Amino acid sequence: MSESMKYFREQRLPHIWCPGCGHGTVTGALVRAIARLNLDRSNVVVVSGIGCSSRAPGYLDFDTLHTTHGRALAFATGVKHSRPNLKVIVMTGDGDCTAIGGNHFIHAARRNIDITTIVMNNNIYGMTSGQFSPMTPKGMIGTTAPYGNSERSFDLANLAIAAGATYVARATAYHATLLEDLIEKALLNKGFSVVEAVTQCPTYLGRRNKLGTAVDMLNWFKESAVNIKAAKAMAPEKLEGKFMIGELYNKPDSEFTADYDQLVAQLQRKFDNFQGGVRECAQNSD
Ligand SMILES: Cc1ncc(C[n+]2csc(CCOP(=O)(O)OP(=O)(O)O)c2C)c(N)n1
Ligand code: SF4
Repeated sequence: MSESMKYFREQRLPHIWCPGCGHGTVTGALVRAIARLNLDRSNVVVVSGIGCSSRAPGYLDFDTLHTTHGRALAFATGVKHSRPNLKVIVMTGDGDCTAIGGNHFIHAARRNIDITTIVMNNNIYGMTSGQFSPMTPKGMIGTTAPYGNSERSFDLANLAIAAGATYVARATAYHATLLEDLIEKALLNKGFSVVEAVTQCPTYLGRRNKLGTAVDMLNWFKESAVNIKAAKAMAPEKLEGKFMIGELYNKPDSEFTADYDQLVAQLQRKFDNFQGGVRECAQNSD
C-alpha cells in the first residue's frame, strides 16, 4: 500500500467521477504532497463547496467540510481564524471558486490568510451538466452557450496575484508530478496560496466541444502548456495559443491570522497596563 493511501477513507470508494475525469488526478497530487510533508492528519482540515471537484474531500481522511456552493473559502476563513495552528486546504472548482465564490476568493487573497486553495479548473460546471463558467474560454460551447460562449474568461492566476495572493502556480492533470511539487510548495507558504489545476471534463466540456477522449484532452494540455521557465527563453510567436504552467508568483508577505493575533496581544498588554494603573490609583486614594 502506498504511503498516501493512509489519507483516504477507503470505505467511501469507489468515487462518483466519470471515467477519464481529471479530478482524481488532482486529488492524488494533493494527497501525495501531504504525504511528502508528512503532515499530521489531525492538524489538516480540507474544505470544499459544491461540484464534482468539491466531492474530493469526502474521500479524504482528514477533518473535512463539504459546505455550500461558492462558500468554501468563507468556511475555511472561519476555521483558520479560530484555529490558526491548523493547515487549512480548500478544494474547489472553477465555477464554485470564480462565479458564486468570486468575492470570497479575492478577499481571502487580499487578506493573505494562510489557506492553500486548489482550484480544479475544467472550464465548465460539470456537476450541473455543462453550463459555462467564468473560466470557460470565449467561443466554447456549454448548455447555457449553445452557440458558443460570448464572454471573456478570467485569468485566475493574474486575478489571484492582483488581489494579493502570495503563492500562485498552475499545472495540469497531464503534468501530475509538477502539480504535486507545486502543491507541496503552496502548502509550505505561510499565506494565501492558489494552485490552478487544469483538468479535463470529457463528459461535458469534451463531448460538447468535440475535444475527443480524456486522453486527447490530456494530450492537448501536454501540447499547449509551456513551463514559465522555458517560456522566458522563447520568442513571442512561439507562445501564441499556449498557456503558462509552473510557479507563477512567490512573494511571502505578512499573514492575516498572525497579524491579528499580534494585534490582540498588543491590545491585551494595553488593557493590562490600564487595569494596573486603575488599581494603583485606587490604592493611592485609600
Ligand atoms: C447556491 C447554489 N447555486 C447553484 C447550485 C448548483 N450547482 C451545484 S454544482 C454547480 C457547478 C459546479 O461547477 P464547478 O465548481 O466548476 O465544479 P465541477 O462540477 O465542474 O467540478 C452548480 C451551479 C448550488 N448547488 N447551490
Ligand atoms: S461531469 Fe465532468 S467534472 Fe463531473 S465527474 Fe464527470 S467528467 Fe468529472
